[in-house]
Amino acid sequence: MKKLVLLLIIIINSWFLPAQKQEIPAPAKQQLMWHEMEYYFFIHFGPNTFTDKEWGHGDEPEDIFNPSALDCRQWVRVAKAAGAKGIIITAKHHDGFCLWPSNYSTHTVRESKWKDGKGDVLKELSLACNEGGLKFGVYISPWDRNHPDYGTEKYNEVFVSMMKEIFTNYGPIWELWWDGANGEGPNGKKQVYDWSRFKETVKKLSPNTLVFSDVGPHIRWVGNEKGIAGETNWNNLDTVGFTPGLGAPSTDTLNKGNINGKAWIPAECDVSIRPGWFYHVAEDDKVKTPVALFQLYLKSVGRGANLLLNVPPDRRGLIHENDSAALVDFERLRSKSFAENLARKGGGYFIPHNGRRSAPALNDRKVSTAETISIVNLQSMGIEFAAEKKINCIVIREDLSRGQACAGFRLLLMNKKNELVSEIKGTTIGRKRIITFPATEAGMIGLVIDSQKIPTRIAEIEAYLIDDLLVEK
Ligand code: FUL
Repeated sequence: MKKLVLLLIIIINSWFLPAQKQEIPAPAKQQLMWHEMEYYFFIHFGPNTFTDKEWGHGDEPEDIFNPSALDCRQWVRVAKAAGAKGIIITAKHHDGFCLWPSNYSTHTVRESKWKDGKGDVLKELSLACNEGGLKFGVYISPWDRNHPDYGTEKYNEVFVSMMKEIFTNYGPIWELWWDGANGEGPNGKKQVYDWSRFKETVKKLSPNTLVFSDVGPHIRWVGNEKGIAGETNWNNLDTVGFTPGLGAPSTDTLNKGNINGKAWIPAECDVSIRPGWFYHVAEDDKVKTPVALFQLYLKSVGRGANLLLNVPPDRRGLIHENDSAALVDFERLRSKSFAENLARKGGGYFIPHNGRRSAPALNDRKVSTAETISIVNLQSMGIEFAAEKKINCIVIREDLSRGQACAGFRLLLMNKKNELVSEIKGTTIGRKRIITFPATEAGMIGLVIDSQKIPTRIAEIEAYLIDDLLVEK
């Protein structure tokens, strides 16, 4: 009886919400695939690794770059053991040093002692990623403290030519990273970047490459370097009148997105496993713990963003033992936590509006449209367990192929007597929303959509009991 009352409450609460039929921004095919990448490595490596700096001045002698045992296959092995699906490397940081023998610079691996000037880090990493089945991405800093042309129109040409080299010799490039930092060059001048020309170059030469900058065009910065997305996180952003760097929207806007933003530009959370972006021996004991990494995962991927986790190789050119140990344990925590979806076992689903009591599409681990449920007019659904289960984590996924719909939801947890024991409120769901709470004996979980832009398409609802230590803090 009580269960019926609860159902009626859900129904009455949601019956009168208008189901608006309107077009909203939707992701491009490449972006939908990007969302599924979830988490991947960032590699900061270059002269700073050897000078103990974070921002080199661009006047470092090339010979300083001399890794003793560089092995990109080791990076790939660690990334895979850590569950990461790709690697993005700083091919050129602000000091201008190119990790490939660019014809448009004299400050490159070619001028260094490493492998007698015959080495090419981009070549080695692109091959290793390819071999290991990881996506390969490249960061090139527009800000260049070495290049003599920096601060003149000629430099825009140089930057375009460098991108051409990268696409031609090391492609396919999955993601290209444009850092927004923009300071003076060696001549004291600042550069006026030709962003539209840069964008056109990528579109023409490598149309499948996804471009990251503060404001996209395909992926946006999350507004902080702590790896934390907004609890409200829209994949939409308004970019008219904004540029990367100083011309970007406020960090708060980047963190949350714009509810009615015209473009699909999801957030990527960049954060380092150590305090710095580059390797420093003094930080060997400051590597984030597996639990801290799990918390970051909850606050990035668990809020619908992607996680770009920086793991800087040391002076040997290897990922340090402390980092790899933490990463392997992090992956262990992740796979253990999400190994057993309690909603799959012995549970029955209900969708009150059509009386169906089974909806396998909600826990088949597929996000494809055919498997999703469109909640029209009645914005509620849920899981009824055959027997009561102790849970402290619920994962909800929204099918984003037609856009991001849900703006407000409630999770209702009922005990075995079907009394409401707790109500958890949230705003956006997005690609994945991971909600943790104190362990609760639940007989039924209800999901009510209170506010939405178009009918929400819930692809999955999963329930877990994770280690208490891991619940979001
Ligand atoms: C910033 C840079 O200034 C840092 O050195 C680092 O590369 C970070 C990912 O982006 O803008």
